Amino acid sequence: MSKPQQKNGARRHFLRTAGAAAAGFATQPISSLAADTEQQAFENGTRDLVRYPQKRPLMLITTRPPHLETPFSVFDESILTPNDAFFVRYHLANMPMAIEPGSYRLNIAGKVKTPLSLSLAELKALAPAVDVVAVNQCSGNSRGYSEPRVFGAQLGNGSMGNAKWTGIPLKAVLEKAGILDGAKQVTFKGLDEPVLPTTPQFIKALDISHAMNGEPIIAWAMNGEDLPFLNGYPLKLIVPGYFGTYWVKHLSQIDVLDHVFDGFFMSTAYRLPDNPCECVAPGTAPAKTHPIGKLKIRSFITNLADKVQVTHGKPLKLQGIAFDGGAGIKTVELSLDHGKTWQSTTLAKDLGNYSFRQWTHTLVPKQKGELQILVRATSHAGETQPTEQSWNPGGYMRNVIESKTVIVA
Ligand SMILES: Nc1nc2c(c(=O)[nH]1)N[C@H]1C(S)=C(S)[C@@H](COP(=O)(O)O)O[C@H]1N2
Ligand SMILES: [Mo]
Repeated sequence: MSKPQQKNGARRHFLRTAGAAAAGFATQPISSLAADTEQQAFENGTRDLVRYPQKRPLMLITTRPPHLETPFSVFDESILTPNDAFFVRYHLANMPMAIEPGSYRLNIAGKVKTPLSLSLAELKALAPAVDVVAVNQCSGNSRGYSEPRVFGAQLGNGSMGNAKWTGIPLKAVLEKAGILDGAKQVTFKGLDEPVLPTTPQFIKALDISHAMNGEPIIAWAMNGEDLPFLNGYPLKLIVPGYFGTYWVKHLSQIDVLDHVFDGFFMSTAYRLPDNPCECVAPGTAPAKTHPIGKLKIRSFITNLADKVQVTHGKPLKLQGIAFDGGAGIKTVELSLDHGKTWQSTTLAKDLGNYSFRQWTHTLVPKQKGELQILVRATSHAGETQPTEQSWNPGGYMRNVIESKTVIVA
């Protein structure tokens, strides 16, 4: 594929490939182009591995709009998820196919003193650039494991990724426009549009206090490079600690409102039961709901496939990741006795409270047969993972204690 040029602003960025897959794209079902598949551990979990522009083969959820999951082994490769392996999620099929950086504008309007229409160069010059390493996780990550199963994309654990985002604080842009008294929320929209007029636009909202707290950033770079087209080129809203649904891609319109936004993707979709567990009895509907917010703490073993054979009496090196909504990971522990006792692992380098935190541990399997290894993280705020997964109709926010089973022989 053609490599996007970073220096020359006049160049158009196209969503295209130069390879065989592109030639076949228009005429064949994309699944017939898949070289390989990956298996999720739930029914109907076979996923074709397909190649989209700027991406290595990823697991196909839907073709149009592109919805691609990261094969889980990628999370063992590096603590920052490579750009070409990062998952992709869109709701609306009328997405941009080419973007001209030279004429791109980010518009800020609504309850502001001075509405703005910023070029990319003007945006970058507004404030010193900042970096944040943060996890982007889809609300429905791991939804395929919901019991009983729920509607929606049947995702495994690969609809998440960790990257270093570079941009400027959203606050700097809002201050430049000047927030008027009475502002309550700020909405964010990208360039993608619905195909049918009856389909709602993808617009997300943050409370004004959140938008102005200095944490959300408007990013143009991911792991030191331009954002991949499918991850929101040229601008993406980064909301550290919050689910990916707020991380609006191809960000082009920001509006300051004096009321609470009630568009579909805030008032109907991406909502949780409004009670302390944010859960209901399986199969029932909640009486009241609220918008999804912060990530829940999770941890994984990344270097073992399930049911692999390991050698009795020989040190077994384990490695994995943990993350939470921003308090930071305090401990990651393992249990070999179904949760009765836990042993600490060693945490690797700290890339900040919003990042994946890698952990390692070596254990020596002492008994032959099946050995189940449970992994559990605890945050600096004391949040930990449940032994049983609660249920909500969206299958959102799964964070049950995960395990891997090895065969000791
Ligand atoms: N413009 C736009 N931004 C969007 C979406 C979308 O459909 N359109 N989907 C959101 C959802 S639900 C998720 S999980 C993340 C996924 O980010 P990624 O595709 O860069 O991995 O994008 C968010 N931003
Ligand atoms: Mo999502």
